[in-house]
Amino acid sequence: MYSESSEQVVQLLLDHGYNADPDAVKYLSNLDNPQAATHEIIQSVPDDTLILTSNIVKQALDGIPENQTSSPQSFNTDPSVSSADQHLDNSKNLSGQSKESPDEMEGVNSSAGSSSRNSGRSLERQTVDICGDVTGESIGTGEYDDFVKLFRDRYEKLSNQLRSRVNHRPTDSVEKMSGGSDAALIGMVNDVRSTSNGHWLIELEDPHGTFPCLIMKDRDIAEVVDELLLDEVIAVEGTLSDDSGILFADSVRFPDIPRTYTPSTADRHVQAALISDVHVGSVDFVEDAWHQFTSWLHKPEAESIEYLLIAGDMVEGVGVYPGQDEELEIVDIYEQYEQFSEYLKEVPDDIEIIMIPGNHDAVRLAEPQPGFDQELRDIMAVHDARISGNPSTVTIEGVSVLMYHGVSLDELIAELPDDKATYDDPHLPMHQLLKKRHLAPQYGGHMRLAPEPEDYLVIDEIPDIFHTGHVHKRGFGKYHGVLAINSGCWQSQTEFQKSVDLVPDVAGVPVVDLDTLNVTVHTF
Ligand code: D5M
Ligand code: FE
Ligand code: ZN
Repeated sequence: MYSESSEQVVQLLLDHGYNADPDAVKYLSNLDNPQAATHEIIQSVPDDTLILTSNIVKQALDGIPENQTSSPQSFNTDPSVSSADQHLDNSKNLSGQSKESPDEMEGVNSSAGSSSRNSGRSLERQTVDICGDVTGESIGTGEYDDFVKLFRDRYEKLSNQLRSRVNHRPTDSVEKMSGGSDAALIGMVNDVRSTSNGHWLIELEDPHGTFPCLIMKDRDIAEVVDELLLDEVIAVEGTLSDDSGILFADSVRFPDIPRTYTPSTADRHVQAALISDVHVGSVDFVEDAWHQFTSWLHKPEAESIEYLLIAGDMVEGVGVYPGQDEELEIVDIYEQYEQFSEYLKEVPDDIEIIMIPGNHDAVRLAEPQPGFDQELRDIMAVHDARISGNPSTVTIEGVSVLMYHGVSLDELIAELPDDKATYDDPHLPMHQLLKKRHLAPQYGGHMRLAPEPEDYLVIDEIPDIFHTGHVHKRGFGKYHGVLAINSGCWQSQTEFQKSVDLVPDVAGVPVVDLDTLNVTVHTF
């Protein structure tokens, strides 16, 4: 963590519109009079300097009388002040190897004079493509008919995915087939209940009606029952009972991602940093860590990071849950976004930012959530960030990233057994969503769905990366080639989280190599 004097230095610099890298802050805060030295620096650096690197600081101080500053004795070794770098030893990548230590001071100095505008970023950048965004397209009125259309569209899209794998018939024609014949159905799970003998009765619904399927408790496929969620679309194959009134299941299939799926990758070395749940305006927002993160983004070692994706909960919001005002640092929602914009300004100009809202943001709660209204977009326009709805698929450098805030993850974690979904491994419920090819399969619990005529939450196209947040826990892992990442948060443990024993993963940033889909976590 930063010492008090480093905090003062960072604040002074920010007040004057400068970003500084952690080494420069460390250098300044170890001087005898950090504030005076910082003031001197601010006066003396050229106007077009955007980031104060330690090199610039040292050069500038060379021209300032010794007694005002006096260099620290133990600049490279002082353990009392740490920077983001020291945490990097904990970096992990997917293959479990630890990342090499980052640059030493000398290394940083070599290109320290470069401002973000002059960095190696963006020369080869491709255009960003966004699809599946409900913003400006919302036409649902909330009438019953809209829900019928929504679920029809879900069924259509997901049954299409299953159609080539099973020879299914509609429910009303299956009941007319002769007893004992083989049959297959594709339907939405309407009900799951156990029979008096401990078998499982699954009621499937399609546009023609409903049909019961029986999964025998002693069959291998019985374990699939644990994974079933209401309203998801599955295929069941089996044998009809003598009276054709029930289908004895032999197999259950999910829409799923084919095992052979090979994700697309970038054709050059370029990285994306994935974050979410910034919660600006909360007393628990970790401001120092944010400054360390954005300072690090200005360093040469972060030069390959050309994209910053933010998966919702930019601000803490107001009135999100009872008693929330006690935990608000900023009580006005517009001021929260203004402050968030100030923090966004710290991100190098040449990093492309793409963001979607979450359940704490000032947009409708029901999903799909449109991107922000014009007033909020204007507030957040500081960085030319692209703002899209929740969910959205963003293609960067040929790699498609499905961004979804992740409210349904709470539901999956509550419903599914621990080996399939826990808060500690938030990528596991994400794997389940990929398997079900739907971002919020179960309707009616925590999930609020807006009845649009089309279901934006179906995972129609297979993404290369699936990025969520919301649960404030970090985790990543591949599912059939798709990289699922939950990016943790920037809010230390809240009172509510204390009460439910949720220990958040704070200020760790998964960085993805878009050319290999390897992940490295940098903690600040
Ligand atoms: O959600 C952060 C995490 O904490 C997420 O897993 C939901 C959970 N959470 C937070 N507040 C509540 C309440 N009041 N009830 C149930 N679950 C909650 P976030 O979206 O950042 O609030
Ligand atoms: Fe959150
Ligand atoms: Zn959330």
